[in-house]
Amino acid sequence: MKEFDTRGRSIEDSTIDPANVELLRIAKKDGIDTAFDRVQKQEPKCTFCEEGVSCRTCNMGPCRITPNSPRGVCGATADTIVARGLLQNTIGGAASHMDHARHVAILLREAGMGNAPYEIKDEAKLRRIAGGLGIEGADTKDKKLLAMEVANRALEDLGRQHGEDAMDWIKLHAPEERIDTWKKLGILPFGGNVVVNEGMHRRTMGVDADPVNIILGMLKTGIVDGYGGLAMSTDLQDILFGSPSPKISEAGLGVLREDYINISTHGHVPLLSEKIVDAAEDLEEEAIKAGAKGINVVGLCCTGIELLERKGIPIAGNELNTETAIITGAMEAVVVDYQCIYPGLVPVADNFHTKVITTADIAKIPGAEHIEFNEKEADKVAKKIVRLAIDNFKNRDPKRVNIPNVKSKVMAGFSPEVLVAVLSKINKEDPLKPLVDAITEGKIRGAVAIVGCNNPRVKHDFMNVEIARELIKRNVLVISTGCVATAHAKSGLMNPDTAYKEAGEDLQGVLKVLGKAAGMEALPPVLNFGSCVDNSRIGDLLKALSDRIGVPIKDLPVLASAPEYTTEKALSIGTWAVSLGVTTHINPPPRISGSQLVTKILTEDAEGLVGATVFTGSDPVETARVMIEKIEEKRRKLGLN
Ligand code: NFS
Ligand code: SF4
Repeated sequence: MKEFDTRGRSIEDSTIDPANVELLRIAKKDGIDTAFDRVQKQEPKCTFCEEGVSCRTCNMGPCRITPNSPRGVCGATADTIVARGLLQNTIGGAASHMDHARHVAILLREAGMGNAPYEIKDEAKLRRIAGGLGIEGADTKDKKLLAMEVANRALEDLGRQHGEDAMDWIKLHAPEERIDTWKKLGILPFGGNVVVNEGMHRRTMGVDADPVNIILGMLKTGIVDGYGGLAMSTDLQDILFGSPSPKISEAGLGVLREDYINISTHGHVPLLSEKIVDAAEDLEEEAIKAGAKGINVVGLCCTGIELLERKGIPIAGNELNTETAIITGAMEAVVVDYQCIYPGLVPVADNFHTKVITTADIAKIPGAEHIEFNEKEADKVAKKIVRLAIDNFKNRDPKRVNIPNVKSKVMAGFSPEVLVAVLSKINKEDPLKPLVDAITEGKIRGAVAIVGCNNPRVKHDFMNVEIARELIKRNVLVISTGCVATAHAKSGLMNPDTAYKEAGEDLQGVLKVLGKAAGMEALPPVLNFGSCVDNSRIGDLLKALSDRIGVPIKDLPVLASAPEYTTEKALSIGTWAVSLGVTTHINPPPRISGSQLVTKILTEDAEGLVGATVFTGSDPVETARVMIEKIEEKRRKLGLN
């Protein structure tokens, strides 16, 4: 695993984001540690851990597999230990997303009961989901009552403890063909949380030792994540906050403003960040009294993207911008909810006046100020936080303010619904036809969903951006979400005025036709589909295409990729993609090299189970080449040129 050794790496070799280069130089001068430094201090990594052959599951261990000790104390082999480790990571991801979905469901129920100051912003979607769930009076019932019923059904779906049928959110979103496949494999979830519970059970000492069976459990966990986590969160958030629509905004640390009070919202659930935006508007006067020109709310990571796609709020950056954003010296408050929030933010903030404010009872950080979010008093809590930021403005040291002049125009807010709306201007009766034609005629060779994180073991944003560039040049459409979408936004690949010029000629032609229908020159060749839970929208698009073309998703010329993956959530989303029949690239490699069997199951045998496999690759040009080869192979099998 030499290539991921980061020791002695220079700043320029650590990131392609010019704002980060500038700020990391300041960090170096001032002796401020960031993830870019800490990753170097973790070298060399323990090879047992890297290969996945260490186990700390029980107290007879920890055990490590070596040629001399091919089994742990309990007798578990390398294959068992590697498979179990992978399952456990996948469970971490699914648990995170389902807890997110649960929080949104509870809020929706409270809003329906009139107990929380939130509206139902997308009533049509509420009625559509209610209809899909078979709720009586979906078209006629009072919307608040209906919201309560939908929320209750969601909570029931997560909590169901026994059954044989697919869970409701699977029936709402998954293709029939997949439901049959999963049923045959014995991995069709009937409830949400139970899969996490069962998975934690099966990975404990002396339960599941069969690597194949454990990997099937992992697939089941990915499926439950896709529907009980991603799709449920997306649906309920759209109902509460409105479905996204195309928005023009800006991306990059240059969206911070010197004369303004800067507040960043960082994390994942829009429950609080939406309210912070409202509170900042309401308290503008107080900010001016405090000597600022106003309040500038910006987003970081996924909750930032949720604000971008619904409100056009600028996105300051992705995961590896969260610490450097503080080093600008211009950040009054970093407001966080949960997931992907480095505890390292606090020691960075200690060097400046910045306040880190935690808000979730399950996500506190020593040294941060904790202001508990409470949906019933959401407006009050949001105002309290914004006032804290206003009050903190006087503590800013103007001499230490360094906001890099780095930002890019971005178009965001895409979804299947938005695409259909654009396409129906070209063909009203059969909106998907122009897209399907472009694919069958080969003007669009295929599509790759590039999703996931930043990882300081990889040059920041390099893989995320370069793979996309290679693909669009060769007429492959790219859809991105999460920190990858923000990488693409920062690097200009979503600029509505210029990005299309980077696409190959055929793809450019299609983007211009679509752009004309949308009232602009051309759509960007990389479509921002939102946050990581919004990956469910990619699933919906794939289902719509597969229904329209009449072939299962596994036969479509589409792939997924997580080129700088970090979190367990990214792993479980990738597992869901594979379960759907979408072959998926991941980098850096997961910790499986210690088991030839598990490696073979994932890279070869999975094809026979679900029609998709996993592959790795750390060179963007080579990876894109392999992707195009796989896309062309799918096209050939479909009889397309
Ligand atoms: Ni996704 Fe969002 Fe970023 Fe990765 Fe984290 S912010 S949910 S997990 S690191 S993309
Ligand atoms: Fe060792 Fe088995 Fe316990 Fe793991 S479960 S620590 S391999 S004895």
